Amino acid sequence: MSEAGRVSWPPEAPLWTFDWRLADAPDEEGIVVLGAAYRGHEVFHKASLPSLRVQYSGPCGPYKDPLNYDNSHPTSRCPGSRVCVYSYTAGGLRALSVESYHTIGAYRLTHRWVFWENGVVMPRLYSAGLQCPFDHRHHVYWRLDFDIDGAARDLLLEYNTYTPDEGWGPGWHPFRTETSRVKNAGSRRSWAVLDLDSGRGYHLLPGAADGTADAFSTADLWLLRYRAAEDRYGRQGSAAADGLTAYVSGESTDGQDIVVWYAGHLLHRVSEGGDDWHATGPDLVPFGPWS
Ligand SMILES: [Cu+2]
Repeated sequence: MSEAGRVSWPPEAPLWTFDWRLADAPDEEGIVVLGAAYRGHEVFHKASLPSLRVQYSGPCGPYKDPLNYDNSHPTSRCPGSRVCVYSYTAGGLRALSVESYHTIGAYRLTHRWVFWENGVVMPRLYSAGLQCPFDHRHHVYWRLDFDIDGAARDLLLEYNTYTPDEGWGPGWHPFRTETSRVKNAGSRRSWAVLDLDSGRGYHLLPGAADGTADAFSTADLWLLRYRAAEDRYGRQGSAAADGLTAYVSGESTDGQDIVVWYAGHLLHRVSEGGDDWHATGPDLVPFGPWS
């Protein structure tokens, strides 16, 4: 069993249009967003959460947790479905949330995509429950297959306070071949995907609770050339390894069809107990002439 649907929101004057799907095993990539467009301009070919790994500082795991239809459950907000699509208003802005609630062992997990009327997208994973009484980190990998104004002509740039103006504005440096990167809060490091023809793009801003790569989960961002075979529908890597390093093979990403993977590393201290919800996820913020 699976669930799928189409969003055209707000219905009276759509700002966001996309298809979504929550597939059953063996897929394990959470709710997938397909063909998303904002104000009529394509943003994502596909956005998904293909890997969720947990590492303990004690004798448990590591685990790779599948997010799929099979372990999802209806909630009181949407008792008749596994994927809940609803709109709300916060801070004077309207938002559309597409979310699913999962249980895996003692874990409770909510996977949520929030689409704001101003174009901001917030991928989020919320986690509660204690599977094993040791401090641990949930490593959450989003695959963001950007196709801004179509698949071609996209470029990834990285911001650091120390980078001089190279022609992209102070702080911005383009990456023209595949690479992986680690966060650096000291230089306010963030990233952007730019369509070279339209000037439209998205900033990728690490979330405050997203943590930084470690010896177990070794990067925070991967820049890859799009290859269909590198989309494993969630059967990506293993409990022990994310499997992404093999994709970084020196291919050009200069004005190409690119895919960005982003990892959040959510620390869960056993002293906090299992009842609190913890959240991780970046903010994706549009720039350029969208309207
Ligand atoms: Cu936890």
